[in-house]
Amino acid sequence: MTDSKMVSSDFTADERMEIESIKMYKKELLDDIQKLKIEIDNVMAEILSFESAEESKTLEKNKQFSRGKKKFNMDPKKGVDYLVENKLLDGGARSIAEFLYKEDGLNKTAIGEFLGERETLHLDTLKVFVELHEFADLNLVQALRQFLWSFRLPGEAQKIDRMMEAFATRYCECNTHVFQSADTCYILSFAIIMLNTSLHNPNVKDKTNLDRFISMNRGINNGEDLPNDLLSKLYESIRNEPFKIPEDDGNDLTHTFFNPEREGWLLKLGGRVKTWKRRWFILTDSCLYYFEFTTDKEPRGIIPLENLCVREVASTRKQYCLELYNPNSRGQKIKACKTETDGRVVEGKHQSYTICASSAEERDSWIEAIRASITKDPFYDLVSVRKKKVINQTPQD
Ligand code: 4IP
Repeated sequence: MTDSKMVSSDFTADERMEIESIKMYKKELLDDIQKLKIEIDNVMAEILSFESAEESKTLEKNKQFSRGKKKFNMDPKKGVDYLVENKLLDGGARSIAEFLYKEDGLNKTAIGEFLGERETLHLDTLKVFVELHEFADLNLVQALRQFLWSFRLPGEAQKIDRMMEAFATRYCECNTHVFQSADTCYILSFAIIMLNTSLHNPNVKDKTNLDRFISMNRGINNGEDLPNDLLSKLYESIRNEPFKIPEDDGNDLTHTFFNPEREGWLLKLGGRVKTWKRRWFILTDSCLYYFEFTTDKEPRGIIPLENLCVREVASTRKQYCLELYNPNSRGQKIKACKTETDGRVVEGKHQSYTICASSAEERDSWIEAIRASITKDPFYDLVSVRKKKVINQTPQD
């Protein structure tokens, strides 16, 4: 076919057939293209809807995750249950421990609460959580700084005992040649925490000096002394920089160690004459003071708590009572003093003090505060058991 043949009659029959078949072919091609276009549009629509479904799934998961974190901060167990139910944690100790260790925005008191529980899952989680800390080549103070910053130690002695034991074990795993045993590390860790309180709590007047710190820690390395320069280094580190405590509201272990304090109105039963008197009580420095008015300068009575015990008592006609007594000299007068109405200060006449609070909670918190005040150092027993063990050990044991 040439350009000069523009009219159909100019074409031969063969040529016309060829043109027709080209036209047909072109039409088919256009149809195919159209079909392909529709198919592509359908696939694109599917991809888009899949992507947006995935996006909204991820969005929903993220929402659930932050809801779980909020729940955790309010109630750690419920928070973890929620995250497990929604498949955001697998429920095993490792996944929970990693969540507690790595996740931002978790309340460190809640972490401490979760790790302090006694059930198997919590104990296993504590173990993995501590193992996530890397203490290699850190001195004990550096390691304690890291550890005490990763969660907030709960107030209960038994929980602290478990956590500090896990810490000491991990420290010794990471630093095999520093201490003869994990008990040594545990004892020294407590000594360091107490040193921190002594040096940085303004209420502690009698500050521990280096010599006292060294002598407090004699023989704790399975009967041997730890090197003086190690102890001096740890002492200096604490003196120069106190521990940083998460969510510090002034009520943590390092502050409360020596200073349980409480004040409030209570009823007190008379010693010889059994009359109830409403008195303003102040508990401080292992002494219970009572006043007639909150504004009084002089107390009506002072009860030193040394050698005394406190317990709940249900013997009187009043509810919510507690009793202060000396378990070693029942039937004898408790050492105390009181001011008579004429102003004379005389010896107290009580064989026991019965004191009444206005609710069970109030009574229990007074008992707890008095107990802590009597014990002074609530961890004394925990540490002294280990001390006896390591001091009586020989190095090759
Ligand atoms: C008094 O009863 C008061 O209860 C005293 O309390 C109490 O002293 C006296 O005990 C008791 O006899 P009356 O006021 O009815 O005389 P407070 O000093 O708070 O007013 P205590 O030792 O509890 O302070 P005795 O043991 O001193 O008689």
